Amino acid sequence: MSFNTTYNNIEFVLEDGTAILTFNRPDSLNSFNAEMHAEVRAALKEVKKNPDVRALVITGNGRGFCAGQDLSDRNVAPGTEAPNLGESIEKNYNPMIRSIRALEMPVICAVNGVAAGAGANIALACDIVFAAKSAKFIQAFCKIGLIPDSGGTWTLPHSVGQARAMALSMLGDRVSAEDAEKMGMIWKAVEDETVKDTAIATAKELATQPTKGLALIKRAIQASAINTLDQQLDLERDLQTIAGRTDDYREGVAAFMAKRQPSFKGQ
Ligand code: T3D
Repeated sequence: MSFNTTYNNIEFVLEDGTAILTFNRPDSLNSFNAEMHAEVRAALKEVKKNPDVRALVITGNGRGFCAGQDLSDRNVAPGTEAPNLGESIEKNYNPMIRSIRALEMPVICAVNGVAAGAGANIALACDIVFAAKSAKFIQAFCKIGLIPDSGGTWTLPHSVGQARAMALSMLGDRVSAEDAEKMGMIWKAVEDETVKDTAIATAKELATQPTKGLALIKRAIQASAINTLDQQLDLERDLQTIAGRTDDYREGVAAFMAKRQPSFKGQ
């Protein structure tokens, strides 16, 4: 099944409870122009409001995953007024990262090729990241005088530690998928030809699971990045209270006791 809207810069389909959002500007390694920003925003809104969607996959077409902002959209000719990049961040990148992080379902990323600038950090904002073995993660911002955005100055130190985050951000080194896996930046590096299928199969499997419970796990793990143990214990108590009131909890326990497969509805 497709969603109703037609897009020019992304593909967006719904299969078996899983929305698949594919960046589709392969000639510029799926970098973001203004129209693509608007389309991704609309797609994420649709994912949030459509009750049939219980997991999301983000990936890219062609040899790149995403090369961040389309730099040909920025007029930096001598004598021109400096662009206000903060406005672009506020309007485009921050809402996208906030949406991905707040979606009450698993967001699985298939990094099919190079992920640079904001493209790298969009991947790191997702809940589970698979990357093709040939893919590279590049904090390319430093090469053009910028700082990592799209949450990179938060996700990177939290996943790989300050020392690596600092060096990767200042040097702009290319990190292979296998090294990214080793340093805890991503979940798994997989063979190139399997990356999309692996991510989609994982998402479809998760779309059959207790969606509300998975969303609560997401909230708890995210909160652990800033909470003390005491705060986290309180949060676990509160979220478990909510989880314990879901239909899926009843179904999970009933199925276990009856030695049958559970049928979760996501509520
Ligand atoms: O402005 C704001 O709103 C603020 C927010 C900023 C967020 C950001 O993401 S800033 C960072 C922007 N991204 C970059 O600086 C990365 C630029 N790209 C690269 O460094 C390289 O392309 C890669 C390392 C990603 C890949 O290198 P390579 O050698 O595999 O490919 P290539 O030949 O450089 O790129 C292939 C084509 O894609 C090429 O076009 P052509 O020559 O075939 O017509 C290249 O120009 C185009 N391309 C790649 N990245 C971008 C791009 N075109 C526009 N913008 C890009 N970001």
